[in-house]
Amino acid sequence: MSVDRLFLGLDSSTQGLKATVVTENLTVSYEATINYDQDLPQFETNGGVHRDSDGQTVTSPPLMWVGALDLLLEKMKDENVPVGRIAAISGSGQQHGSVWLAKGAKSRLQRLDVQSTLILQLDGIFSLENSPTWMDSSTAEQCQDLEQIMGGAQALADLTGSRAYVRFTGNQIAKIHQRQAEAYASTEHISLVSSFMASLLVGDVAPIDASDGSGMNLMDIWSMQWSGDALRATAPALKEKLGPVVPSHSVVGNVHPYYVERYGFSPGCRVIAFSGDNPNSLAGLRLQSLGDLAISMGTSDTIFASLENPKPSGMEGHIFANPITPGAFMAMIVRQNGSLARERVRDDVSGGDWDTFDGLLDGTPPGNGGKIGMYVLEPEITPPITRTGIYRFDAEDRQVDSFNKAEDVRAIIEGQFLSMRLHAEGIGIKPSRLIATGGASVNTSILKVVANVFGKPVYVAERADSASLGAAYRAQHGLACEEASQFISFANLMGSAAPFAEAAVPDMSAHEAYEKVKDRFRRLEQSLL
Ligand code: 5FX
Repeated sequence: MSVDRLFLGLDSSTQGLKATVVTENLTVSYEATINYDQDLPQFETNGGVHRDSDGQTVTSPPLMWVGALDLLLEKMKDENVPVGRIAAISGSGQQHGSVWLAKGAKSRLQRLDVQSTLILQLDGIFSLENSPTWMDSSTAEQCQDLEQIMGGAQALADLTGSRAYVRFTGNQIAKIHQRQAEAYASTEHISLVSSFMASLLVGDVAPIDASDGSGMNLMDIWSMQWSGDALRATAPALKEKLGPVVPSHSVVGNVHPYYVERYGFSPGCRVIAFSGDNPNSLAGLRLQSLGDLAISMGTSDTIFASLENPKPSGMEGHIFANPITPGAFMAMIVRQNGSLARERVRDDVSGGDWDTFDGLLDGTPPGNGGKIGMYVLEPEITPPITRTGIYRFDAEDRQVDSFNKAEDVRAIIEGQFLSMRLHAEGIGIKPSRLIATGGASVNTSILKVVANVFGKPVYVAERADSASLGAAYRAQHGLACEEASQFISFANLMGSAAPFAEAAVPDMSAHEAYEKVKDRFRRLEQSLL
């Protein structure tokens, strides 16, 4: 391979479109971001979305995503990015969102006119001007119906990797079919956000990849093909509207001549299937070894891992097709009460000062003298606790009204990560090391507790943009597989990436304290469901 080749990763996220360019030896050479609210103000979004007054319907205009690609490519041109050296492009999209293409859209994509912007020439190709997004929670009824038809939550999870979730695309499709029958009938194709962005680049309808396709409640995760039963339970003639599912490392085409003539891309530049943001983050964090577990500590805490023998749960978590290893899986758990809950306790005990919070945490013993706390400030996803509140238990399991400051600090951190560990084990995740990312990953006092709870070392990923970086890595990977005419292990290509820095090692005597308390914790948590 030539050392001059570049790989582009795009991330069409909720709030903006990001580009990351990496060199052949995985160094980041360029980054840029378009922010929807600021750079495309004509769409009047807030945080990239429109919220309906019903408090449940949350959409985004897909034409805005098109406009963002125009702006990003213009910016790259203005900043003299050598796009002619980009050998392959892949991308990431917010998961579960769908783009509804009206009849005739495919031929409009095929006939892109180099004289015009994408936003001008693709206005009107949508059968829905507003796309459902992952933040939409308006499909409780459709979820109930789907679980009932498919034989219950566990049966649906056993087949599709997840019980029915309101944000999952299939349930959104069912709602649109029921409430907007005309729009459904006039739809030629339904894309995910990820496959739609790939469609813009190839100038045709690009297929959905198996990993993002797993977030729809429609795909059989074992065969990685649509489940006929799930499709029939969702809406009529759906298979034709979705097209095929492809492995995530597939080449889906070359960039359309539009990009060659207008921006100077190479006509041979390959486009690799786009995937969801979490699958791309898994690639960006290089979770190629089956024991690697990522903990992303943000507004909510998300964990994900590669695994071979998943145990889909009818209660919690998701199993997706693995985006970098065909035949393997990716498990993901979202805990709603992450940073915001930690910050609330920090504010209560220290008026907002992390140093004081960390001092209190460091000064209390692992296991907290038997005191356990669960800080459910917003309804929790994992496990599903709908009654919000702070639940504190003393060493005899009696619920108490308060702890002292230091006990509160230790209780929230131990409770969050013990819960995460137990639920991760519940769907088959057995980590051998943890990779922390997101805001709280700079806090060594917290990372020490994480290492002790899991009994495994914690490493930190220095970059926060793991989705677009992962897309750039996947671009390189997809092309390497094509050039070798066989699947190449992702890990083989990642050899030159800088290793993650070790941030905390477990103290095994502290870990013992959590081994002793874990069954008690599980029982108390269950009592809140
Ligand atoms: C995952 O299931 C989610 O709903 C979110 O993380 C979205 O992918 C965010 F874009």
